[in-house]
Amino acid sequence: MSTEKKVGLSELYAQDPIEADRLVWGRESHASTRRGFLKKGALALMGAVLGGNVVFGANMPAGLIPVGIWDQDFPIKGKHKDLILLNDRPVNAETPPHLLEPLVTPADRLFIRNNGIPPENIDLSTWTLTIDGESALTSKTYSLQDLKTRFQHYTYQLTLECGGNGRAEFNPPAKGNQWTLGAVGCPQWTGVRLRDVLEDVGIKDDAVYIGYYGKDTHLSGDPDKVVISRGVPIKKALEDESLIAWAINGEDLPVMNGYPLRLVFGGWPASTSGKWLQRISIRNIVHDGPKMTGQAYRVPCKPVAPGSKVAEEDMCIIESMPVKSLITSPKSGGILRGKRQLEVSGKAWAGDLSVSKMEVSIDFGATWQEASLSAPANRLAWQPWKATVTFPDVGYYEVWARATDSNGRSQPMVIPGWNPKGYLNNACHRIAIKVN
Ligand SMILES: Nc1nc2c(c(=O)[nH]1)N[C@H]1C(S)=C(S)[C@@H](COP(=O)(O)O)O[C@H]1N2
Ligand SMILES: [Mo]
Repeated sequence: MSTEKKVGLSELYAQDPIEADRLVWGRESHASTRRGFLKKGALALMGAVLGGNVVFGANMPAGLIPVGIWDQDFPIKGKHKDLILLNDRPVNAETPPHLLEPLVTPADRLFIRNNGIPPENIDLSTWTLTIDGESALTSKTYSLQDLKTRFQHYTYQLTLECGGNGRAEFNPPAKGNQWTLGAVGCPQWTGVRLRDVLEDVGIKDDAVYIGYYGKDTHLSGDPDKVVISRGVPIKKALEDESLIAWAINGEDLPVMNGYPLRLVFGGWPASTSGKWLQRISIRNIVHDGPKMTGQAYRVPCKPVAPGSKVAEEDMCIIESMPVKSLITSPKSGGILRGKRQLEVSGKAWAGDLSVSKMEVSIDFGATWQEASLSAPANRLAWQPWKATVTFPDVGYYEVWARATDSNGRSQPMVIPGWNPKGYLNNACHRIAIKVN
């Protein structure tokens, strides 16, 4: 597809599928019947994009995005081709659970959640980070070189999960990217401690929050509009593992994941981990940038009935993410032939806490078997687990996985607390297995 289009395909088709057909392919529609037909040129164009002649193109209903467009090789440079594209403008892509089997998530498998358009033509020699704000003793600007030479380097494995991971399951549905399972990853991040840099500038006693600003641009194209500017309470900002990072697994950050500099707050909604970082404000109030206020990244302070409208003052900012786990091997839908034993493995994490127990069930939660769970590489890293299950007979099974955090809270088996924006779905992951 052309790179100059201003709106993503999914968005375009959601707004007006018939008009989208006309814009994208040049398809003509009969206003009376709303049955479209593809003109020769439109068919040829569609065929070229799909890599083959659309044989029954004449039968194709109007307003349909060819599913083959989503199934093509992932078009983002440097990213695994099996990432699942949810939106192309802005780019949003999730990782299928089986690609998260390695203990340390490879950079090309880390999900992408963009709210705007990433900066282009990044010049490392002129990139700067400014620290300012009401609660900064002074304001200072650092080059990348300053950061790398003046402060000690740290490497931690940190879990990054979008607050909206699992949104697709909420009912009534919540608007936004329909993440299923894979808006999560746990690579190794290298950088400097946010604390060291903030202390170099000087933090006033009245500091309560930090807020970030990135160099991405708003979808509207308005250069003065900030895409997203969130942050964390000063206490979280000053933790050992809170990083200003320039590397994933020892290499430069991928462009889509914030190159050349980003914040990383393991265990908190990933929206706090500002990408393409150019400024941090030390605030004497709870940061109030775009997507910090209103309903964004907030859930009802008290549970509400599904579908409720919730007043802004009854919404609370999401902090530490809830306990959760994934089965990363085998892939759902596997067939076990000629044996009854299966090794299952996965990852578990629990926001600021650690995971203390991991269990699996093959009988829809009637009985649970304890899995072997390893310690995290460091605080705020996910924990690998594995178990061997034995199926009593041939047939269809589901393997369910359930983690319990160090405070004794477990994952729910069904979708938890409905909330207007569809955050924090930590229901148990299930996979299907057929035993032949
Ligand atoms: N500057 C900037 N930072 C950002 C975002 C963004 O759109 N712009 N998206 C946030 C959200 S909502 C998430 S979930 C994470 C995603 O990080 P990733 O794309 O590296 O996986 O980045 C966060 N930081
Ligand atoms: Mo997010």
